[in-house]
Amino acid sequence: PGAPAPGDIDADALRRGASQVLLANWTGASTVPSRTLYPHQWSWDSAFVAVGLRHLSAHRAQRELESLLAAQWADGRIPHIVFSPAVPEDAYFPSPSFWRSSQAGQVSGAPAAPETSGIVQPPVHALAAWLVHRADPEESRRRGFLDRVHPRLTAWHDYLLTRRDLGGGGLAAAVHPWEPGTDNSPCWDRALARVEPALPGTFRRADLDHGRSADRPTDLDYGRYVRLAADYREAGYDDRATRHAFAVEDPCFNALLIVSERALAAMARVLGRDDTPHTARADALTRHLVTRLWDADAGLFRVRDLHTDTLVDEGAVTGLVPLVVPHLPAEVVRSLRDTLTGPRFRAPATRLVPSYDLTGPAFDAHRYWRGPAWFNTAWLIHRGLRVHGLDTDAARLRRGFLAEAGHSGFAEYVDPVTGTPRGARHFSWTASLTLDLLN
Ligand code: 9YW
Repeated sequence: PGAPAPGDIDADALRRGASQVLLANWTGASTVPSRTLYPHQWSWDSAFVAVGLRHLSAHRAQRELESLLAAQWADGRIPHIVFSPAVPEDAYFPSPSFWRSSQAGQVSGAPAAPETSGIVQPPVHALAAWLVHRADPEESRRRGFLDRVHPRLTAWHDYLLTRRDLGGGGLAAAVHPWEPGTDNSPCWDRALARVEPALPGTFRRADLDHGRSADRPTDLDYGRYVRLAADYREAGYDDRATRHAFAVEDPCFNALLIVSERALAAMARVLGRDDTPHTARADALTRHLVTRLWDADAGLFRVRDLHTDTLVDEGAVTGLVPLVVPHLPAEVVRSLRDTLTGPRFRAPATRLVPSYDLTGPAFDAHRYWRGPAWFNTAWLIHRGLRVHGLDTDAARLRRGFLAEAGHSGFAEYVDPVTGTPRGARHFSWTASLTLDLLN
């Protein structure tokens, strides 16, 4: 942001289009990712939405985050979906009757209402809340926004750093492929192969009513997603009681925890509170991220599979997102930049970043997180390039982002090589982050 839009991009038209998407997807207290495919509130989507919405209405952006936090569990977790009671049960699978969160209250402190899922998504919320505050500090003070969200966001990070430190190395683990937000990434293939899939016919995939099956995860993937979620539910969503068949440390997830911890430190300073616990946590997390997940030979961060305690030999966008973390060792930044601009992740025509290594064995230009380029990860990498002063690379990525978001009708994701739109259109975070890059 801060730079004018590239000459060949009609910034006014793009701004209008993006604003229309956000207005159309606003439900009164929050924003749905997509009216068709995802008709409820999603956790990290709401954070990305708030980042763009703040340019239209700081008040509304605050409400977006507040409505999500209102569904927080007593153990601190922020659920990955907050269900709208107004939407029919069969519009999305797995629905509230699958998750049964309101019945899990005794163990994990899920609220009696609203109904939610029981798993989580990447903790980008505190970063979003800080950016929302900065967009209009007056309005934020008037409503006591930081006062209310800071303790809740701190409890959220506490949950991740205690109950979810399953590897004992100071990072947060994800226990379901939906948690890192990259459902069918090849990074999960090996760990998922150990999971016995739920029987076909025991569930109905509502996603296929709206998405082309070649662009979506497979039925076998879904069978395993269902099994893992059902096992967690049966254990009352209690991380101490569940034998997690899937447990991984994801680079993007933990990188967002670090930048969000720094955002909590910034909030604490504004509130006149002690910021040192947050800064100390962010520093420790940064060290653990590099020690546990950096692969110097590969030039990117890897996923750690906690069942084998080894790094997964796949290159994916999650391994590049940690560029968003400040105070990384200089050689890590240099190497990440080389990887981003090298043959594995440089998509020349679109200038976007594919979700998986273009030269990797599992690359698939259409199938969700196995190759397509996504706009939230591009926004994070753009931010990282700026953080480390790599402004020319940032400008190139920004240009690709704005061009492809516009051409694709704010698609959920695009073919990284050709820019062909895939998945849902009028997708909220694509529109929202477009607005952010235009401001
Ligand atoms: C699901 C809503 C979510 C995103 C995830 C994306 C997908 C599938 O859609 O998840 O059913 O939850 O992978 O990142 O938050 O947009």
